[in-house]
Amino acid sequence: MDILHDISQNLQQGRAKAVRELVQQAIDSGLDSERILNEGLLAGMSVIGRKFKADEIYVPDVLIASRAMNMGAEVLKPLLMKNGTKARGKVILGTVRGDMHDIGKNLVKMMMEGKGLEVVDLGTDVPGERFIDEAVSSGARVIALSALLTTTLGEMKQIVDLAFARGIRDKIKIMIGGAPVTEEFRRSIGADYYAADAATASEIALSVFE
Ligand code: B1M
Repeated sequence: MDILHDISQNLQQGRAKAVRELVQQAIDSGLDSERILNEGLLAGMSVIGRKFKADEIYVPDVLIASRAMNMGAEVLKPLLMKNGTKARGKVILGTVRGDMHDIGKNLVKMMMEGKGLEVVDLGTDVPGERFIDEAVSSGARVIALSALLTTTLGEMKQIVDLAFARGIRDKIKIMIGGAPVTEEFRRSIGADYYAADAATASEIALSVFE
């Protein structure tokens, strides 16, 4: 599909306005929102990831592409959230301490809200104590943690340990995800769930409240 290719190309070139317009055109032409996300926006981000790893592009290029990604996703948001009606449960979500990556987390938020869940988004670089404090004060039953760096994975274990230390481990489900996270890692730190993508994360979170 040409327009999906154009979205990917413009995203890679960091043309946020063009991406926003193309995503709107794709919606208007009747293309499915998940195809626009996966084959347009995420396809473009995946090329950016490969080039970044190969040192073909650098942090500023990635930042500009990320901004285009977020602008495109904003246009898609109402469609990805179309299933949502009233709040079915509350989730505390954030990217762990030391980690600024938020594109995946933002998708998780959109998908969860699309399932009718209330999401308290703590943002990025969130200290472990903050997740626990928010869960205690709001009575949320799910803490959802995102990490993109191998160096910040350890934060996830600390949050599981902190939940034990604060006496809320049996009241809260802890879900983890992000590119370096695996099912094996989940098991090793004693978290409850691992989700490989945002759609799966939203389904798992919903199942906690059903
Ligand atoms: Co960063 N970065 N980055 N970066 N960056 C990676 C992660 C990296 C793999 C690139 C590489 O190949 N070298 C590498 C990490 C290597 C490692 O740890 N092994 C890396 C590095 C090294 C860094 C810096 C250290 C670079 C530097 O400064 N020298 C620095 C660290 C800053 C910090 O956080 N302290 C840095 C900075 C940045 C930018 C700021 C430039 C930018 C972030 C902008 C932003 O987020 N607003 C950035 C980006 C964009 C990337 C890549 C290129 C793309 C990440 C992304 O958004 N992907 C990334 C390369 C890669 O991943 N291949 C890279 C798209 C997004 C939709 O996917 O977040 O994986 P993702 O989310 C997925 C799933 O993982 C899942 O759902 C989504 C799909 O549906 N998911 C969850 C995510 N969270 C979930 C939570 C769940 C469940 C599922 O449950 C709760």
